[in-house]
This record gives sequence, structure tokens and C-alpha cells, in this order.
Amino acid sequence: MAEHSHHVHDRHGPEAKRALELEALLPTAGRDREIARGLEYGLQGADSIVDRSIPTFSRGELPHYAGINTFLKAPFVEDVRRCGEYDVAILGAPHDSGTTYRPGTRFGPQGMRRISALYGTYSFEFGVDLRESITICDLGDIFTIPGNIEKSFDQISKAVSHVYASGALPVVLGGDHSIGYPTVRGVAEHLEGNLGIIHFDRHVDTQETDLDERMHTTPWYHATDIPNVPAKNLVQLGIGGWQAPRPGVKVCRERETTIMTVTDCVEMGLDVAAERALEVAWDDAEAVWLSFDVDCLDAAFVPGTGWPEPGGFLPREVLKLIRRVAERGLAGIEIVECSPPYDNADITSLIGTRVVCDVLATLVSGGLLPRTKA
Ligand SMILES: [Mn+2]
Repeated sequence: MAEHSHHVHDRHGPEAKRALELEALLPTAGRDREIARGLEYGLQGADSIVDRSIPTFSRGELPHYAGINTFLKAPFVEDVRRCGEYDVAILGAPHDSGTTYRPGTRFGPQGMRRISALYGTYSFEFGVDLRESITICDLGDIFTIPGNIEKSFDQISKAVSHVYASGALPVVLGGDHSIGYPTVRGVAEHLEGNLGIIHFDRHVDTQETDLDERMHTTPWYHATDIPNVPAKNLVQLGIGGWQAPRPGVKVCRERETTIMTVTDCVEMGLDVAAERALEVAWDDAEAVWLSFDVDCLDAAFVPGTGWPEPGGFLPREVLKLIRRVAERGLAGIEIVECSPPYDNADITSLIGTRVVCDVLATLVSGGLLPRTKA
């Protein structure tokens, strides 16, 4: 540190200065292992290749356009019984039978995986290199049943329950927002205490039924019916616009969920808003689940979603909020309502991927990952 830090002059911005200093502290052992494995499995590169770290077959991060698209090119773990060997497990929930307008979120997991190949494992501002600090696996997707919401819910709960019980942090790539109920159900059954929910969305998602079924407008009605998932621990950020159905609003009022609009969050200040969200979600709770609907962002930033709504958060606002609410730890996260068939230039998948990466970096920065093994 000392020998590097004197190269970091004081004319940098404070965040940039800190970032430059932090990078000097990061190891490269994970990268070195990846290169060695690549040369062994992928064969040494052709004689004309000057950089002798390049294999013949792409193995690992480079080139970003090559390879098999698991999330962040994490290893695909076919035997899901082994997910507990990793700090983080990515799993797709390709379920869009709960959509009430635009479908297509069954392709959300693949959309996010595909664009995640654009990312390295290092973030400048965080000063974190995920490859050097934690292990991530990609379990592939849950076998959902198209056209049968309830059977899909049972599959999703069983999958999330399995991952949570293994000790790996579940990162669920949706899927429409109806999966919020079965994901929470899969975690809550392992807790003696209460599970709080931090919910980013333009929509309340608290109706009992919609179009006669438990659609993507209904997850929190059913989740907060679970005895240890009380509505008093549900905080809803970004709600507003012309798509918050009155039956759902009535339920929010009756069950006393906590709602903060985009204007509330921005005008009270993002740090204050995040602090209030944490107070509500963690009030006498054992753990907190993060449910991130990409449509909490302004429609301009998320064309590939089921119910786009103007007036939402800006990306930098949402990323700051995410960082603050993840600081106290999470039982797991889900990214929902990313519909690649309606997306432009992968931008909706990109923000979903970014939220996952920023949450993981926050947990690493705060010492909450890697998990300590008993
Ligand atoms: Mn929504």
C-alpha cells in the first residue's frame, strides 16, 4: 500500500483517489489461477501469439464476446447438490405466465447472462474484484411449467429453499414479479424469526388476485400472508404513476406496508431514504430479501420490461440506493421483469446485471461475503 499510494496524487476526485488506492491492494491470485487453468484446458496459444497467457480455446473472462454465457462466466454447476461449495449461486426463474401485459421475461435469465459477459469481475469505484474475493456458481434455470403458475411457484420455492439451505447466497434472475411470492416462501421456511422485504418497483404488487389468478401484480399479498413475513417489514421504493391498481393500494393501506415514492426518496435524500428502508425492513427481522423490479427505473432506461412507466428512478439514483440497502446484508436477491424480446441494445438486461454486481460488491466491501464457513 505505502509504496503504491505515493503515486496517487491529490488532484484526483476523492472517490477516484480512493479507487486508485484500493486497486493497489487487490490480489491477482484468482486471475492467475484462471489463466493457468485456461492454458491447461484450452491449450497453449498458437506460436504467433506473443502474449503467452492466451490459450487456443477461450477459457475464462477473455475475450468478452466469446465463451459459454453463464452469469459473469461463473462455472456452470450441473450438480445442484454442490451449490453450497460456493459463496453465491445464480439461478434463473424463467417464468412469465404471471404477466398481464407484455410477456417475455422467461428470457430474462438468458438476457442477463448474455450481457453479463460484457463485465469483468472488478469495479473501479467499489475497489472490489469479485474473482479475487468470492466464489460464484451458475446453477442454470429452474424447470418452470409454462401456463401453470402454481406448479411453477412450487418449483421456484423448492429451488430457492435448496440454495438458501446450502449456505450459498441465492441470486434469482427472473422471470416476472409473480416469482416474488415463491422465492420469499423458499427462504422464510428456514427462518425462526421474520423476513423483511425491500421492494424496488413502480407498482405495489399487493393485489390478492389479478385476472382471477396470482399474477405478477400479487406477490406481496401472498408473501405477507406467510406468518414470519409480516407486512410491517415490507418497504416499497419507487411506487407511482398510472399503473398502481387501486385494489393493491387498498391492501397496502390495510396491511400498513411502507411506501416511498421516487419524489419521496429524491427529496428526502437517497441516504435518508435508504436508512428509513433499512429501519422498516430490519425491524425485529432476522433477515431481509431484496426484490428488484427493473421497472422502478424510468421507462427510458428499461424498454425491455412488462409494464414500463415514465417518471421512475435514474440509474445512478437506484444504484446508490441499492448500495446503501445492501450494506446490512441480505438473505438473497431477485431481479424481475426483464424482458429481452422488448429490450433495445440490451440496456434493460444491463441494468439488471449491474444491480446484481453492485449488491455482491457491497457485500464484499462490508465483510459479509465471502461467508464464513462453520
Ligand atoms: Mn413493476
